[in-house]
Amino acid sequence: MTSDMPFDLTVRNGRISTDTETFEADIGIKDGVIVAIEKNLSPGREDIDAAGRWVLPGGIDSHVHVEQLSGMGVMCADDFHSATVSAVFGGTTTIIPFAAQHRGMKIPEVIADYAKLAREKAVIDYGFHLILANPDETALTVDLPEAIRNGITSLKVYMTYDKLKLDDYQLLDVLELADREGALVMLHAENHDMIRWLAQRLIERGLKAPKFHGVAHDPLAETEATFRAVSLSRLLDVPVLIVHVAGQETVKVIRDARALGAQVHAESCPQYLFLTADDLDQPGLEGAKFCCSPPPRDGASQEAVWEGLKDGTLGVFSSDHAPYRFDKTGKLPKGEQTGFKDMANGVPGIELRMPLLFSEGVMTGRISIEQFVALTSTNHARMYGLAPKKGTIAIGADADLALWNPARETTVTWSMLHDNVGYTPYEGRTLRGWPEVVLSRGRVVVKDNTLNAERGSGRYVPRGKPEPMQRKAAGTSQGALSAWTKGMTA
Ligand code: DUC
Ligand code: ZN
Ligand code: ZN
Repeated sequence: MTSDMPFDLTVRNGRISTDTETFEADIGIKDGVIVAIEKNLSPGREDIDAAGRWVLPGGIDSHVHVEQLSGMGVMCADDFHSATVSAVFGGTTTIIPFAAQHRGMKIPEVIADYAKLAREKAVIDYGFHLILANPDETALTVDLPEAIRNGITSLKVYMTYDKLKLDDYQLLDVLELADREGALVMLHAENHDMIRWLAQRLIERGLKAPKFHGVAHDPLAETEATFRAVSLSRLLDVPVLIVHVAGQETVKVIRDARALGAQVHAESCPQYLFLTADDLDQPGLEGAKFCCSPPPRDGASQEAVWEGLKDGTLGVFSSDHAPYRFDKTGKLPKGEQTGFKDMANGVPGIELRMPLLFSEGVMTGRISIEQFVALTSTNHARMYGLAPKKGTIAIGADADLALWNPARETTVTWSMLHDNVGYTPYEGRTLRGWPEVVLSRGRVVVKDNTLNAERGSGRYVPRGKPEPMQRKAAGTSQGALSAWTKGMTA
């Protein structure tokens, strides 16, 4: 690339960070792709001065629920337009929501339905994970291999919820399939019967306020299920990713497993850094705004999650945006009579995920800017088969960029956000640093607090093989599955 070649756009004078380094340079963009990174580039057709700004890869939020029916049959408040608009105002340029199978639904139809919704409305790029509720013969031998070939290279499965839960035998079937086809299995790890048993006892005693959600979802339910998920993964030597890690013991289980060489990856989310069980304990039903599963814990768990993010135990930081309104359509289906078992599980966070971590992680010195990039973007790209086009600033990568102003202070209030939820769990917090300009494939999508993107201008990104599965394919297997397979073929 010579510096006199014309660019559609340049981003000049910024301080650029990737997951490994920080340097000052200009970025030249053509046809939506980064084509030059050097000082003193010749002007483009349009130029953005990024002096005093951090120029970072656009965020990838690999855990969001959009226009999705929950396991309890509740529809999300955000569609693919509001969710992607909200995402991009918060510095995120790619999302991976779920195409959710419920029992009785055919996988190809589920995928086609979500694909249509997103195609018509998304303003930034997106892929899909599949939520798998019925791993029957057709799913395992026909539908999933086809979905994986079409770029849906990750599956979420649940160890709890009556309508979604798989038993251990089924989980092993799914791990075997994922290993064969090169997909990553994401696990919602909570012990179903512990939660069910505790919830039943609480309700029998008339204890149904939101705070009892946190009591029913005891930390041990998460820890036990995570240990079991790790054991299933180790048994077959197949990578897994534990989503939404909340508790300190769970972090320890994952760290110990990784130290033993287990291929266990994990995610955490803003609600486990910035909320606690105390937030659920409020007058009336207000605490419902903070109910998610697993629920936020205590200060010690917050510390453990910070440590896990810093030492790599928790490799991806996602929002788990699960948008439900504080009314009959979401959190309060029975109005004032709603108990914790009736309400939709989840909190919004798609827009504030990155500003919260930037402010409380980078600006306080808890994590480096490179760790921030890794946790919010690069690691997601690698984990879910989007690298090297997404998640970094490099020649040949998509020009998905966010220009952060570290000097800007913002006091959060829901009315400044772009989702349809009607509240934010982070109301009133003052954050330092904000992504003021956001580019998606070279388009200036956010500038001057204004959106400039057509509905449907986001693109579906078929994903390649997740890095854990690439490493697995290249390595030597040690679990029972490979030993058995070797025995059969020797
Ligand atoms: N699991 C999620 O991933 N999100 C919201 C609720 C849940 O149980
Ligand atoms: Zn979950
Ligand atoms: Zn979720």
